[in-house]
Order: sequence, then structure tokens, then C-alpha cells
Amino acid sequence: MTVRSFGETVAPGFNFVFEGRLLHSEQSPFQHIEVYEHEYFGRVLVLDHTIQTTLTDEFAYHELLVHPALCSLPEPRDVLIIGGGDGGTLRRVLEHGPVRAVQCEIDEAVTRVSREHLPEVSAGALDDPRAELVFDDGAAYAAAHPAEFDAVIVDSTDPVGAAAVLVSESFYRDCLKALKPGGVLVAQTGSPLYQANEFRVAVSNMSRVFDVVEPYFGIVPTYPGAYWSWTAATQGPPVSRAPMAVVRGRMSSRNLSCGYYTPELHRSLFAVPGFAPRPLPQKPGAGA
Ligand code: AG3
Repeated sequence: MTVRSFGETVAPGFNFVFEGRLLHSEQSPFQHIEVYEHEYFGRVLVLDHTIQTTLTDEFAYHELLVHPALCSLPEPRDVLIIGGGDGGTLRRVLEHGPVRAVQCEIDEAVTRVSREHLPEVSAGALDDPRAELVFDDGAAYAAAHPAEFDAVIVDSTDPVGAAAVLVSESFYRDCLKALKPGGVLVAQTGSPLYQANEFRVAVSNMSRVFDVVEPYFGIVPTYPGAYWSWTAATQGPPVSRAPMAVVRGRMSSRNLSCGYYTPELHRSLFAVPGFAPRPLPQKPGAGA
């Protein structure tokens, strides 16, 4: 089978290019879907020419999206995932022992292709009896399910096309409504280096809705720049403040097996460097 180049232009004159064997390609109603076999990273899921996940480093992205938020909660019973069609987020959510995990993915084709070509990412989670797979608009789903969830987890693509709404203030308001008191919202918020503006928009809009908004960073080698961001938001205790001993206890009672996240890491994830993009001013003339 022929080897092809795939990847994205990160910045003018900066291309992030991989080479691999194309295993699958289709155009769904929402996006272009491809799966490659890469010699080093294994199977790779690509949506609209941007890498979403690879078998080698999916653990880094999915653990950092799910575990800080869910380890901050004493008992995450009901969890809503928006996006996440490959099932990697769902798999980590189920490790926390919820009663119900709803995965609301807009594009059924992503789940079908992931089941077929990247079953290791979901590792059976898509067929778990606690999982409810909904193929619909995530923003509409959140708006229609008030006060049902302990956590809302946004596992989206970059904020363009169908995903653009997932960084809007009105979407975050619907997420807050979908949460029970004491609930937490967490979202992937892009590259702090090469998507600084998208990051700022997401964090600023979250800050208009939630009292405590905490970006945090980590490494996902196959994303542009490798350095990635996620943001947690609550109306109460900050996710960052979950004590190390509590995180350790929850990781052990829930039997989490992690390649990246540790109790020691929890607090330090939120210690962001000085160059981190600063949120937009909340009121005209305020802040920087
Ligand atoms: N969702 C976030 C992927 C963002 C990648 N962006 C990019 N390469 N420009 C990943 C979905 C995994 N469940």
C-alpha cells in the first residue's frame, strides 16, 4: 500500500507532516475522516486533516481531559461527554464508576470508523452497559438536559465548523445548566502556542459563566507544538485544589491505571508558565 503524507500547517512556513499508509478515507456529512497506519505512532485518526488521536499517545490526551476533573469529585455518577466519538474519553470516564455516561457525538461515522480501525482507543467502552451513545448536536443535548450531570466533558475538534459553537458563552451557559450543583465542566482548549486566540476565546467565555476557571497544560506529542491545554470550570472548589492524598485515594479506590496522570501531577498541572495566553478582558477597559 502506498505511503502518503498527512498533517497540518501550524503557522505560515511551519508544516507538521507525518507519513503513513492510508487505511480508510470517507467524507461524512460533517467532515473528512481518514485513518492511517504510522510506523511509530500506530493507527492515527485524522478529521479534516488534523490529527485527533494515535494509538501511541492517546493516553496522554484522554487521561488529562478526564482524570483531573473526575478525581476532584467524590462520586461522579452521571457524566456527559460532548464529542469524543472515538470512545477514548468514555473509556476513562467509565474507570471512575459512574452510573451513567452519555456520549453525545455529532458524527456517527467517527464512532463507526473508530470501532473498526482503532478499537484499542475505546477498549470496549463503546459497548459498556453504562454507556449511552447519542448521535446528535452536543450543544442542543446539554441545553435539553438541565441539572442531570456531575461532569460535562467537551472532547471536541478545533473550534471550526460544527465545533465552533462549543467555545461560545451560550454553550457554556447550557453546560452550567446541565450540571448538578457542585458539578464540573472540562474542555480541551487547544494549543496555547499556535491556537492562542482560540484558547483565549474559550477561557474568556467560560469565565463569563463559571466562577472558577482553570486552564492546565500537558504534552500530547502528535498535536501541533505537542504542548496542549485543557480547562476546568466550577462554581465551587477549584479542581486544582483537590489534595494529593484525596487524589491518591480516589485513583486507588477507582483502580485507575494511568500512563501520564499521577496524584503528584494533579496540582502542578495547573501551575501554568508565564507565557500562557492571558484571557481577554471581561469588561471593556478591565484587565489585559
Ligand atoms: N480532540 C482534540 C483534537 C484537537 C486536535 N487539533 C489539531 N490537531 N489541530 C481529540 C479527540 C480524541 N478523542
